[in-house]
Amino acid sequence: MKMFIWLRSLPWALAAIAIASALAAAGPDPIKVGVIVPMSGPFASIGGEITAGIKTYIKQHGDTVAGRKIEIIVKDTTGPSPEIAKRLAQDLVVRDKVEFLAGFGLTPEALAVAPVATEAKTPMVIMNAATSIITTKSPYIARLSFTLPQVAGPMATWAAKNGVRQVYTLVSDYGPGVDAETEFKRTFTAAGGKIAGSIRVPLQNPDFSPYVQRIKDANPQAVFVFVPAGQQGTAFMKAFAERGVAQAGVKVIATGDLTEDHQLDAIGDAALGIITTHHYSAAHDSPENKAFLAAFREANGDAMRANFMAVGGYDGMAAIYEVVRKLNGKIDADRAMEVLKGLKLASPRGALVVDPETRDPIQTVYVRRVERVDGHLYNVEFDKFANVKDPGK
Ligand code: VNL
Repeated sequence: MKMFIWLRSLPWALAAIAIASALAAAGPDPIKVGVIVPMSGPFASIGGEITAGIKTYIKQHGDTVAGRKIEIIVKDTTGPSPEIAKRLAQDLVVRDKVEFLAGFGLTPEALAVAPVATEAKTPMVIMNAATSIITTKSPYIARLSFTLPQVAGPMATWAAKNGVRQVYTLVSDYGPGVDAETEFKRTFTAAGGKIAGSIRVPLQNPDFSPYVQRIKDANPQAVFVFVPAGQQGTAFMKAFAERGVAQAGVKVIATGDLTEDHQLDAIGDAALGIITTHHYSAAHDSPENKAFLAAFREANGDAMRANFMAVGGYDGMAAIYEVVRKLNGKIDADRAMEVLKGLKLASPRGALVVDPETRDPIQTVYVRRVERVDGHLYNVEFDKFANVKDPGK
């Protein structure tokens, strides 16, 4: 009887051994990274840039770390869509069993996913979303991009030091825009500057013409602008040119989102001379940036120009690789956060360190002027603020 049972179960035992050895031959499961970004809709270029940066990093460094293959799963929010982003994050952790959440081009989507990261205990790597408060929303968030207060403060300081006395502000009416406006005003007025007026424009499809007319009528010395990366920079500058505001003598100062590298040639000559502050320019002169730009071209072709979002995707992947390496392929969320806190990267933008307190990058903020170089427009760096922390918390 015993023998009979043994014989009956033998085929199953053999099958189990066969499956086990096939699994062993295939190696351990891949580490899945769920990337949540807009790949379609008005902010499609943001998802395109972030994923192109991720692809560049993997092409340059291989797709296996500590013996585990890295598998990227890209999910399109079509956003800004916080509800879709949250649902996608839940699917990624429950069904796909991702070990990292990453991407996040847009603040509302990052904020919606933060509770999912906390509940699932999944490290969440922010590759762009730049409202200061985001990293306070989960202990499992680390940001490899920048914050708006971090770049808007230096713009105000630079302007006040360089003869600008009176500024009108125009920002997009959501987290990063409000952050930019608040920090710009705070720093500029503390340095003795005057705010001539402030406008907040809708995030979705703003028609800039009436706002630009109001600025022209107020006739300030300069206008400080934050609009999200993508087509809005071109739309704003078009309205600015059509209403003759530049001719009226109003200067444009901005965070680098307005003149981001991917859009800059589309804005055209109207961008020449605009002064901005930001953490990355494709014109940054360093061996790391040269290697990054060459690898980006190789991975993504010539049609797309790498911008700060691409660098956010690239550096976010560098951070994930470092966690996998340090934890020897066994991801535990709390130990992952210990690796991310204080992490140092030799980024294409320059050196950065993730602040162990806030989990935001501490980095150099550059002052740049738009110039034509070899037939293309670039943000040419000419001054800088070293070791800038996020002043927004
Ligand atoms: C955000 C910040 C989005 C800066 C941006 O472009 C940007 C954000 C879409 O936090 O939503 O340039």
